[in-house]
Amino acid sequence: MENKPRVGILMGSDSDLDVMREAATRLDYFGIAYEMRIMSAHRTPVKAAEYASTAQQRGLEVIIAGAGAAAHLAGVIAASTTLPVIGIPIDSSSLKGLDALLATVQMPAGIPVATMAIGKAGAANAGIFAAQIVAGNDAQVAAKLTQFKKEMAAGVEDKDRKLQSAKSS
Ligand code: RP5
Repeated sequence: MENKPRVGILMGSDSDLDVMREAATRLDYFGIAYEMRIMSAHRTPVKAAEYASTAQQRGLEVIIAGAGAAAHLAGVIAASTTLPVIGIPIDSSSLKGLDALLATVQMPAGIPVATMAIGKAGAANAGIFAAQIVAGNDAQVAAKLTQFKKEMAAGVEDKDRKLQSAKSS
């Protein structure tokens, strides 16, 4: 059976890939098919607008867009689609992502971008947030989200147990 992408993961450059893989890893965990593409609001603006305006008819449900510096990718994508767009500011410039954070989060009223934290934590959360959107129409993904939270809590409790036993030894 064809595994059609439900989420588009976009990045402004191949230099963003290390960060954006964090989103892909989370989607793999939830069993959500995705596609990864490099396109740029500034360097390939026509391609970015074309991708966004055809995304829904191609079956995508959510778009994740990460970019650094004067990061307009998420906003430009959101301008040409009604799909939910999740933005990730990437710490690739001398301002360490603060520039990208402001450029991504400060959208004008009418064109929302759900902006995550700067860098890898933001990319990881983008993958989880995309799964939360997809889960609205997918009981399997919803169940995996519940399992994910349980596993995370168990991991923290395990670390605490280890700390307590190290203190008492
Ligand atoms: C942004 O400029 C990209 O998203 C990347 O974070 C940054 C640097 O791009 P490269 O010069 O490495 O291609 O548009």
